[in-house]
Amino acid sequence: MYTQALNTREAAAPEDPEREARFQARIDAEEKIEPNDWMPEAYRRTLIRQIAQHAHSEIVGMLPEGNWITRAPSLKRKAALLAKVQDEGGHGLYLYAAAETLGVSREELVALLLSGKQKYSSIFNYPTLTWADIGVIGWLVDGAAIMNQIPLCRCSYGPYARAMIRICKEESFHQRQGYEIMVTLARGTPEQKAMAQDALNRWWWPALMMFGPPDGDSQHTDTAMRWRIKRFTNDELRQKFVDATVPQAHHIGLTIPDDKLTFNDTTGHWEFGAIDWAEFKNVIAGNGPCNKQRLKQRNASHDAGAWVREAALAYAEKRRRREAAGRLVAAE
Ligand code: BYC
Repeated sequence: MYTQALNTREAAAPEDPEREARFQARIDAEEKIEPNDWMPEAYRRTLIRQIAQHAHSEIVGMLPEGNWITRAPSLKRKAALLAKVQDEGGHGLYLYAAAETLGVSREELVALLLSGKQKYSSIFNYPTLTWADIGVIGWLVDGAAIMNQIPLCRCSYGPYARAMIRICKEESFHQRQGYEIMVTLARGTPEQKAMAQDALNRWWWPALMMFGPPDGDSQHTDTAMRWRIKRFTNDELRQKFVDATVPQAHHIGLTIPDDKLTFNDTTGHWEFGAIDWAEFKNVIAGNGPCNKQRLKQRNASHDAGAWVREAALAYAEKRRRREAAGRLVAAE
């Protein structure tokens, strides 16, 4: 989709205050920045970091859910989960393709994920212990992802913004299927309702951490907002998510595991308790419950899939040669 030749000489140009001012003026005028446009090196690096982490999150996110494909409770649930996990793989592809327009290759980025040098979302370092976890992932994790990603459809970088439009449509479907699993469990037997509550208890706080550190500790927010990569701060999006999700929990008779949760009539927002940021730091430092398992599994899948990549390349080369030979015959 984004295979046009890239103007890498321009992209790597030394910083230039005049050009930077023109660049910022374009951003302020809501123009999209495209791959061959001049951009400050720091803008390019910020985008590569964020888009790569996002792409890695999509493909690592396939692991905790893939864990339940063989154990989904019905054929309908299995088909929906299979389709969802496949969608996440597709999101990874669009995002790696968007990152490639900035002058890095997918192979380089995947190598950074596999070696543990580049991050993926903290949320995927938690285990999926019961079927209700699949419901909660759709409801809360995809719900948080949508809250964060809808504004990214208006991101200043064209290829990222366009990739996000389709991703958000699919994530909305994922969120609905997750909530529907939760509705079914919450209206089921007492054991099923207890399973739904237990999953909510375990995933609520990690879901709030997905939005990143509090604004005061966020290194990248200020510049990302100035460049209109981000449109809202981490805390603003976290609050929007809490406000949207608490009534959904109440609607199905589940309790948010936060005894400080109160509705503020004056502000119209749900106020919530303190997030355990030490846990968040520990998880992103590689010490969460499943970090090692996820990287080990991703590396094993990558190695096991080497023959598929080699076969695809060999086939592409064969086609290229056949087409070149065909063109020669046609020219004679
Ligand atoms: N996990 O300055 P900050 C999904 C890092 S959903 C790990 O605020 P920024 C999916 C951050 O990278 C998940 N690391 O950063 C859903 C930075 O470290 P570095 C993926 C995190 O970039 C369902 C440091 O903390 N979504 O894919 O301004 C099924 C300081 O943070 C996290 C996206 O990636 C975290 N939760 O804001 C399947 C959305 N939070 O890089 C898949 C796009 C922060 O300096 N990304 N860090 O070493 C974003 O919107 C932003 O990058 C973030 C962070 C809001 C996540």
